[in-house]
Amino acid sequence: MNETKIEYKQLGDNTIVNITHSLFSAQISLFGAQLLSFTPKGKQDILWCSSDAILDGSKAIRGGAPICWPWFGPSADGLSPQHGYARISKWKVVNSDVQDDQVTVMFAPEIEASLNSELSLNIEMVFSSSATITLITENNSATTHFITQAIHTYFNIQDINKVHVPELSNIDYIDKTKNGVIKNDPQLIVQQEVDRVYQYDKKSLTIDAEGYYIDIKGDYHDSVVIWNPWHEKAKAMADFNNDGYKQMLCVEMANTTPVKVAPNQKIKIQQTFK
Ligand code: TA6
Repeated sequence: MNETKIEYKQLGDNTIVNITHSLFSAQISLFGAQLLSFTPKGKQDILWCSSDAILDGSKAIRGGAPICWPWFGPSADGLSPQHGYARISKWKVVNSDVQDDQVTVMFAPEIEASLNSELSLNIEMVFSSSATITLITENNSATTHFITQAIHTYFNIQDINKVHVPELSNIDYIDKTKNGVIKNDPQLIVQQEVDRVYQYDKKSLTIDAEGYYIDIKGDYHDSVVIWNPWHEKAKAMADFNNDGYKQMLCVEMANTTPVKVAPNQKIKIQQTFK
């Protein structure tokens, strides 16, 4: 008999949705509609969250799976927030469906049209032994829009020195630590700051940490972003615990090339992990 519990916990000004199910437990912050923790039964938490993360709603939460929308990276005008405003907005649960084998939760902005008056974003999360996050953008206007976006997931790994991502071997990437030069490595290993946009639109990836594996699947993305700030940059971030860079790797399904969203069109991006 499945005893699923969906509970709301208050953390300062922030509300956390806690889900416990026979197959998993999950925690989602309504600030950012951000999955912070996902633990399949019998496994460790798949997501990393900084122990210094700021959880009071004053800043994007450092960890879990922040949503970058409707742009990824710095804003075009240089004045609006980095990675858009979905991750710094309040969200609400608009629907949930509990089954023996999965739980589905739909999120919408707490104030409709607060993110953008012409585009809407809804976020679906489906949890079972895996977690799937889908961003659904709809153009409600008569104007064509272009967006970039990402599911900026921080994965929890034991030891960054043991990690590689075999599918990204010999794939061209933009090296953001070297002014965007295009490179290609026989193996992705992380021994310094890594901030790369891989030209990878295939569906499957694996974080291989010598015996510990995280399976990642993506859909509708044009690239995969890999990020680890390494020690100096981690230290410079007040919300990134100093040694945290040893236990995390961001593997992000992204549209880094602007995607067209025509009037009345819906587009998606998706990431699944287990
Ligand atoms: O996805 C990688 C990245 O865009 C990096 O350039 C890096 O600075 C990071 O995201 C974190 O950004 P944030 O705004 O959360 O500090």
